Amino acid sequence: MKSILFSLLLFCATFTLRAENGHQLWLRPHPAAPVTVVSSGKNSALLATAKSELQQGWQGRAGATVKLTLKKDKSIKYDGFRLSPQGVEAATEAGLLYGVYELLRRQQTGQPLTEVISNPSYEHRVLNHWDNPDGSVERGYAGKSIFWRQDSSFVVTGRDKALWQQYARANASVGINGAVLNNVNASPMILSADYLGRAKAIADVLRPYGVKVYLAVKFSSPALLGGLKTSDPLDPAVIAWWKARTREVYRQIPDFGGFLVKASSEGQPGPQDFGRTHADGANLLADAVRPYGGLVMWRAFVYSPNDKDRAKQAYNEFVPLDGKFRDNVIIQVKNGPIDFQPREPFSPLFGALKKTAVMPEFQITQEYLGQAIDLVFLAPMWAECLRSDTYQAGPGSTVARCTDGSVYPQKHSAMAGVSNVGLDTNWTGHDFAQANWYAFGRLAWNNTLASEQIADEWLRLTFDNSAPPTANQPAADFNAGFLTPVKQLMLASREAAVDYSMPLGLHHIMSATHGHYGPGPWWAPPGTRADWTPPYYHQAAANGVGFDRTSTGSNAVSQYHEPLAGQLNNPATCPDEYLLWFHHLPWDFKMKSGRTLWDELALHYDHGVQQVRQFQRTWDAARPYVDAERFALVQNKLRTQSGNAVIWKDAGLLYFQQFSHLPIPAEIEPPM
Ligand code: GCW
Repeated sequence: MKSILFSLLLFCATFTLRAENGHQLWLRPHPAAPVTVVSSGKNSALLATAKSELQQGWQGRAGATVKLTLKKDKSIKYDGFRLSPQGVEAATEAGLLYGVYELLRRQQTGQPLTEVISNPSYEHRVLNHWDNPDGSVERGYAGKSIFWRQDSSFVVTGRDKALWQQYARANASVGINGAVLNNVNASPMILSADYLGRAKAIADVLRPYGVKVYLAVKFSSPALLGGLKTSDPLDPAVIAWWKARTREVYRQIPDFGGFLVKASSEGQPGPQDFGRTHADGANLLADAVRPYGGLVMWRAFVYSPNDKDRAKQAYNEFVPLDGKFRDNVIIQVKNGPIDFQPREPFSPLFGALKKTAVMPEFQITQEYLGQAIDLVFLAPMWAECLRSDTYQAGPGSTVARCTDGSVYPQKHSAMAGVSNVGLDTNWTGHDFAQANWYAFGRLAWNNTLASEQIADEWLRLTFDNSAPPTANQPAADFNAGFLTPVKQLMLASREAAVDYSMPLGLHHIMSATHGHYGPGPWWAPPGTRADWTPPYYHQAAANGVGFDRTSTGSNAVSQYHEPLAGQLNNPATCPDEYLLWFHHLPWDFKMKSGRTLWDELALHYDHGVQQVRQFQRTWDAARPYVDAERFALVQNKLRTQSGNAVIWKDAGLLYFQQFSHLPIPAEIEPPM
């Protein structure tokens, strides 16, 4: 009787979970074969998750036995695991869970189950949610926050919990083990009793999936929330306030991950308001969380209206502080020196901070990459950054190796991604934006993973190649008819977006009035901060275009290590991708292709447009393999993207033509 009741409950829970959210992400339900799971550990929540996932998803031999073994092993790092045909071995329970997800992924994508050791590149793989206490999401394009809502009662409903559980499961399935629940533009209220109570409720649901909760805090909280006269990091009352508040956080959430801080940045309060340094500020919080094993992720996204070159600011502020941070502080650095643009060179802080842990921050939400309209698969962009050689400790000092502990000794390592998740039924607004959430987790787990593999896995899991063949979907054709062309589309999509929006190193020329969607190279209303206006970045004039960051310009190149600095400094050796990032060049500058800069620019813009049209054709041909709902949604979005790509191209070319006075090359589609 008991077991019948239990099955009924389980059935109802599963049913509610499915009803809650129309889209199953990459975790689509499969009819499972029976499997016996034997485990050595005690029956913890994490282990229970691992077992139930295996039982729900087993695609192997019916009646097989799988062993989950907890075991210390020198070759297994952090929450890594050893997978073999017998089962999973790991040093931690989270490791067992990740091993189970890897096993199921292999079964579902038809990969062989050979013996393999898999260790995460980073100890902490963390999503940053820019979610506000009122439920809005800064730069969110998928509806309201899944965590917060404007609701003074703070009631946690069954629906909330079901959603958080699905969210936690999706994260765990790709190895994400942390979530910052609120915006880096933080409200001091987040540390008040009501919000902490809700954070605790969220942490309780995320815990069985190995996902730790973090909070973003406002540096002036001691004054704003605590009523102190100051928030000076060296003031004894301020130090005591943070200690007491932190103690309360850990009383509620014993495995709380730590604080994320945006300070002395874009008008946010910070240590510099009190004549103190970033190190003073970060260390204050690091000391508060240290007794509990907590971390401080301190962002390096700083720039000021007086900078002659915004790209140099973070390096200038942080490099002199190298070695002054506590070992539980990690400096969180955006991939590029400006701000998540479609293409940026890597931030020169990577590798330059040698005695301080540094973590990359990527933006999963597509603020500058077409938001929830454009299909842009971001793995190639992140891989480009991770693979960049900084040369800071000799050749091979890639961004990946300078941040994952391979090059510099560091106590902690981490990677952050700004989440694109919201209450939309498909979670991310665009169905293909789910792939970016997936890709972030996979790259944080393995920072050398090929984008091609990530796309392949995601497509197979999300579009369910294991579904029984129907008249519409003959299984044999799935690879040729769907997987190969759609994968190609995904892999080409980021370069296409660069081409139709900001080719050849152009950056920050988007519209400010449309929330960073679409072109706005002309935008510079009188009185606006220069460093917020596109002309500051493109510098278009009769004599040419581009930002001169060479040794005779702002000299931002000097922040890179040789031989890279010299390569970037010379337009003949600077890669085309970064040309106008580092150089101001005449319109008739001779490119490596032999064409003039103007013609090359026009060709790139046009190529981007043609690419999106090709994506439309590819998707149209994929119709037999996709359910009607997802097919139509993606088709509509591609149509909009295609029209908007033309707007980008025409706006860019007609705007820049006022300065170049050159004709549109004959081989491209003329502006409308
Ligand atoms: O890209 C800019 C965004 C802001 C964001 C800021 C940051 C959270 O436009 O919305 O604020 O970066 O990263 O702090």
